[in-house]
Amino acid sequence: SPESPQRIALIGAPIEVGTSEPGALMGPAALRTAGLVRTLRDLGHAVEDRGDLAPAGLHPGETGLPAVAAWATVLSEAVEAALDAGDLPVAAGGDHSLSLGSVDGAMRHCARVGQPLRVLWLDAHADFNTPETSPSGNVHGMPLAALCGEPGFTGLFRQPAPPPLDPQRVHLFGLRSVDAGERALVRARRVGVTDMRAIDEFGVVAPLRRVLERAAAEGAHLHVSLDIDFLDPSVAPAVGTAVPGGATFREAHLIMEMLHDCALVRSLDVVELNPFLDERGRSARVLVELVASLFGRRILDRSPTIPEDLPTE
Ligand code: B3U
Ligand code: MN
Ligand code: MN
Repeated sequence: SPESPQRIALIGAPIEVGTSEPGALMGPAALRTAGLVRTLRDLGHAVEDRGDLAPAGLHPGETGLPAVAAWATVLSEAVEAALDAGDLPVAAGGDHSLSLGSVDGAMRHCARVGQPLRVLWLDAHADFNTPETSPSGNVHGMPLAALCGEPGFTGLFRQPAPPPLDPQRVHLFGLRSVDAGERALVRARRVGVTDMRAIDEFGVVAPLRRVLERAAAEGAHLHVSLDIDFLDPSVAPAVGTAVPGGATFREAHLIMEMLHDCALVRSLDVVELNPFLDERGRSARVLVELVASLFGRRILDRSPTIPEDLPTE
């Protein structure tokens, strides 16, 4: 059993209006089939599966900004309510446009209780396009720009809206694919970045430790947004936009273990799983394993140590 059992609210968001590759709406079902709820319960947590959200009055197949806004609204309300009730919301997607709602809900909760918010974005992409810079027009490549108050997103968030997210309180981790226009924005707004080059040079521990130390120093609410394409596609093939050179299984687990140990994570997104592209449920299972590590699964019931009886040369 974990040191600190949590009350976890699983919020399914079968949303794919943000992407042009169909299949992500099956993500929540695949995560449940892979045992997400049972796995978290086995770790000692109280898990309430709230089922899948469905925006009222939204016709299936409806696209564009009205559909994105409808999803953002229901997700924001669900995440804010869960946090207000003391639960830890896990939003299971669904494409990454769902974070428009989950982060917006976390922002509203944090503003109310006066807690600083930090966002860790585990992703191959920056997701910092605007309608102006986006080469694809897909909203799943834009949520951070919208949350950080870039122009071109009017009508997306429920009103009155909190002040936009401070881009310097966002940290992109695992970045390896950025479009020209968003590259300029990421730099100009001084978004925190640990790209794959940095991970190759320094590993995941040192850069992540720095992010977590900053969050710990201010007692932050840490929102983690886990895009499956953070992982290398050989580890998790169920992605619409596969980018080679991603995190290994071991790097990802170590990150999850560090996130558990820091005890700062108060909300989580698991996004972009496309079960239609999976290989016999492999990617869904990998995601469930990673979430388990984030929620306290460990190899032994103690912190790793260097054995004292290691043979010396
Ligand atoms: N940056 C590209 C590709 C992309 C972003 N997020 C995903 N793909 N999953 C875009 O379309 O904005
Ligand atoms: Mn993403
Ligand atoms: Mn991505």
